[in-house]
Parts: sequence; C-alpha cells; structure tokens
Amino acid sequence: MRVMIVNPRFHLPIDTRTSPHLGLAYLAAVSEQRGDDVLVYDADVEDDPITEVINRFDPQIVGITANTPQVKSAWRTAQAVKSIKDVPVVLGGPHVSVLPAESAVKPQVDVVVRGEGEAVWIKLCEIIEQAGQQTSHFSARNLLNSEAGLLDGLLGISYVTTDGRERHNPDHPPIADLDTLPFPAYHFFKMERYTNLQPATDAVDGAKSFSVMTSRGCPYRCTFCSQSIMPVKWRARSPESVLAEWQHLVHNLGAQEIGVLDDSANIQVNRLEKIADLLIEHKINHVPWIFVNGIRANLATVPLLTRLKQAGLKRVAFGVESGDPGVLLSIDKKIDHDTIRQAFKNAKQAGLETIGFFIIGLPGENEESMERTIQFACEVNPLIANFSMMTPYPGTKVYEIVKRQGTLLLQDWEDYVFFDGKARYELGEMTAEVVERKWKEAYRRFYLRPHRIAQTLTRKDFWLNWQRTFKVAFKTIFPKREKAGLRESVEAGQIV
Ligand code: B12
Ligand code: SF4
Repeated sequence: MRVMIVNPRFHLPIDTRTSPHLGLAYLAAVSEQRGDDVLVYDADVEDDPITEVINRFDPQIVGITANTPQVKSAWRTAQAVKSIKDVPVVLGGPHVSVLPAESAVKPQVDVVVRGEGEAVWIKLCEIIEQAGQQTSHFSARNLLNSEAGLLDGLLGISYVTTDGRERHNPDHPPIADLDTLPFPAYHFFKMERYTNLQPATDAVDGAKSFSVMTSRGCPYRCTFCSQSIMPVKWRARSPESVLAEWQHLVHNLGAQEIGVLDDSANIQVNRLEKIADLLIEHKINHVPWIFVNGIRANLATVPLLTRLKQAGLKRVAFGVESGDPGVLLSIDKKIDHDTIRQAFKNAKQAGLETIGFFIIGLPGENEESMERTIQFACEVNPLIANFSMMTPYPGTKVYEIVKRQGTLLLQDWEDYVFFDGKARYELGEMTAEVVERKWKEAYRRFYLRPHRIAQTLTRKDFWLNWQRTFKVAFKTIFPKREKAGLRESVEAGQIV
C-alpha cells in the first residue's frame, strides 16, 4: 500500500532549526515494517508543492501531523490533498489529540488519531487496505460509511460518519513494550536538508545529528505542560534496545551528536546508569550527546551525572520554570529551589554544560516574582538560559485558568509559539506590558553580564553561528513595536 506521511509547513517567527520529525519517523518505520511503500513529505524542506507529489505518488492514505501552531497548516494541507484525490486523510499529533472534534468535523479531514500513533496507524492502514481489495474505487467516503462501520472497532480515533454523526472511539491503550517498535526510519527523510536540533558540538549538520527517545510519557502533571496528552504512565525502553539504536546511529548513519528527547529521562536511575555503562562498554561514548529536555533535578546526583559524562553526555537541562517559591509550588512541578540549586552544582561538578528552562508570566505572577526568576537564573548561571513567555496550550491547566479568570490575547492557533516576545494573556496584576518587558529584561540581564559576554565570545560555536545568533538576539532584545501590541490588536478586533 502507498502511504504518505506529511509534516505541514510552519514558519516560526524567527530563523529556527529544522530537524526531522521523530513521531513521523516512527510512523514511517512501522509502515515500512508492514510492507508499505512509504513517502515522507516534510514541507519545511521540500522543493515541490504537495499537489505535484500527490499526483506522482498517488497515495492510498495520507497522514498529517499537527501541533497547535501547525494545525491550520495541517488543515490547508488536507484541503490541498483532497483537491487532487479523495484519499483518506488522517491527522495526528499533540493538538488534535487534545481537541479531536475541531479537526474531525472539517470536511477535508477523515480521521483523527489521538495520542500515541503507531499501533492505531497500522490498524487503520490494514482496514483501508482490506477494504480497498474489495472494491476497485475505494474512497474516503467508503471508509466513513455509517452502514459499513469499518472504523467502529478501532480505538483511539475520532471521525464523522457519512450520516453526520461525530464518533469518538475509546482511547487506544499505550504501547506496552516500547522495545517492540522499529527504529525511526530516517532514510525516508532528506537528511542533508536539516540543521541540528540543538547544537552540542560545533558545526554538525542535520545529516549527522540525530534524536533518540529512550522513554515516553511523564508521571508529573505540571500545569503549563502539554504532556498531559500522552499516557500518564511513564514507559521506558530497555538499555539494550537504546544501545542497539545508538549503535545504528553511530555505525550506520555516522552520527556525530545525539539529542535525547525524553520528557523525564532519569525517572529510573538504574536504567540510565545501565545505558551509560553500555555506551562505554561498546565504545560509542566518543559521540557527544545531550538532554534536550529537562531531567528531574531531585534525581540528578553527582555519581549519576559523572557516569553519564563518561558515557559521552555533554550537556544536561533542568526545567526550573520560576524563581519564586510560591509560583513554583503552584505549578505542580514538585520540586524546590534548593534541590534545583544542588542539581546545577552537581552537573557542574561532573563537568557538564547546563541549560535552564525558565518561564515568564505563569498564572499568579507579578513583577516581583518575575524578578525572582531572573535573579535565580543569574544565580544558578547555566551555560544556556531559555526564557519562554508563558503560552497556554489547550489541554493544560494553565489554559483553563486563563480562560476562567484572565483575558486570552490569542485567537489564532498560529500564534501559539513562544519565540516572538508577545504576551499571550493577561491575568490579575500581570499585564501584557509587564510580561513583555520582564521577558526582554530576562534575556538582556542574563546574557549581557560582562563575564557572560566574555564567556560567549570564547565559544567556537558562537563564531560559527554568529550571524544567526545576532539576528535572534536582536529580535529578542529589540522586537518590532507592533509585536508588543497584541492586546491593542485584539481590542481593535484586528485578529480573527
Ligand atoms: C523535539 C521537540 C521539538 C523540536 C522538534 C520538533 C519536531 N520536528 O519534531 C523543536 C525544538 C523544533 C520543537 C518546536 C516546537 N515545539 Co516541540 N516538542 C518536542 C518534543 C520535546 C519531542 C517531540 C517528539 O519527538 N516526540 C516523540 C514522538 C514519538 O511523539 P510525537 O511527535 O508526538 O508523535 C507521536 C504522536 O503524537 C502521534 N502522531 C504525531 N503525528 C501524527 C500524525 C499521524 C497521521 C498519526 C496517525 C499520528 C501522529 O504518533 C506519534 C508516534 O507515537 C515534544 C514533547 C514530546 N514529548 O513529544 C515537544 C512538543 C511537541 N512541542 C511543543 C511545542 C509547543 C513546540 C513549539 C510550538 C514551541 C515554540 N517554540 O513555540 C515549537 C513548534 C515548532 C514547529 N515548527 O512546529 C508541545 C506541543 C503542544 C501542542 N499543543 O502543540 C510539546 C508536546 C511540548 C510540551 N510538552 O508542551 N519541538
Ligand atoms: S514539564 Fe516536564 S516534568 Fe512537568 S509534566 Fe511536562 S514533561 Fe513532565
């Protein structure tokens, strides 16, 4: 069966990095394992319009991914597909998992897959393939035919049948054993067209920089995090399975750096130690790797971090979020500042670079609490401090708080990015003006300290990327006037 998997085009407001989509690389892998003819279309790196590719490849199913800022592009892409062929169009990904009905009712979307996708995708392909064998002109309409009921028993999907009924089948159970999944199929991607996800080493391009996920899910439920769409249960791959993928990346694909994308990689310390031991034992610890997302600060001990450093770990990240004790407590992060301070000390003692993730504008904040966040960032002083302007994603508790008690300044999903210095909502003492000012101040005060400037100038990576770095820094510290005026635009009814 001819299967097409699509990452719809989405331009962030800054020049950012482009990396192959890991979720789609997994879907491509399970389809290939099923014996399908697979084509991955990543609109961020393609030359030809999707309509041309549809004409050439003539897919029998098209799967499109969508996070929140991408969802409108996903709908436009679905429309473009349908303009060529009435092939079943399936949407999946974080946004449609939280708001399935919104997409399922679109005439150009046939099925929405909620949550983890591999098992459901494969079963859907099987249903379509079998039904297609029974009729010479199988179309999306046949799939949704209420009398045929082809999708009645498929868990984890939402759709609208031909008689207009909205169906939300019960959730599909999460994949119990992640080791059963094949490795992400990067050979379907134009790897040479990507940049590296988060540079750990100097000047490595996308064809040599890979992502790995050693566990899925997160047992925590922080109020601002969209992770609530994945199953609560944290599931991990075995150290042996992680080693095998790592060896494949290093030996077969020539990986020069690896980014570990787990949401909470160190929940089971023994497992991580075992992975480190295997990387050392199998002599692939010369390839530097980093934690792209925060690991739990309370489990980041010196012995663990030292072992990971020996295994090639170069950089570790911690989600600090707020420097204010009350705000930190209110977001259910279940961590305190002393533990975070200690984690940064431990990482530095182990000889690791550090990243701190901070949020400006959480519910309950005021100017003083944001000030504490800036001061705390300067105190723990990571190599990289990342300050996000709080963006309330649908499905999160913060989204509900803002809808109930605040004024949402966003009315378009395409604005749900946190790169461009615009406040997303106002709540209590927190006006857009205060949030935008403190956010800019955070970057300025953190990075423009004399010793930080000196430190930055001595890094080779800075000089290799200086044009991009200057552009991003300039846009952050001196954003365009109109970008700070989202509230005025909303009030003036200019945003629809
Ligand atoms: C790595 C990452 C990035 C990378 C790379 C993104 C990429 N190309 O994959 C970068 C840094 C670029 C990035 C950017 C952003 N990201 Co991001 N990112 C992640 C992260 C940490 C891992 C993604 C991943 O690989 N997951 C593992 C794979 C296996 O899961 P998956 O991609 O979700 O896919 C599975 C299912 O969703 C489903 N599925 C997905 N697509 C489809 C399609 C079909 C047809 C089907 C059937 C199933 C299906 O099946 C897949 C396999 O199980 C996630 C957190 C997370 N744990 O997922 C956040 C996450 C996806 N990002 C998020 C956000 C908010 C963003 C930004 C908007 C942030 C910003 N700066 O403004 C941008 C948007 C960029 C863009 N152009 O779209 C949110 C999304 C929330 C939401 N409601 O959309 C997440 C969930 C983080 C969070 N906890 O809040 N991100
Ligand atoms: S912020 Fe991190 S710890 Fe909190 S729910 Fe999200 S992934 Fe889990």
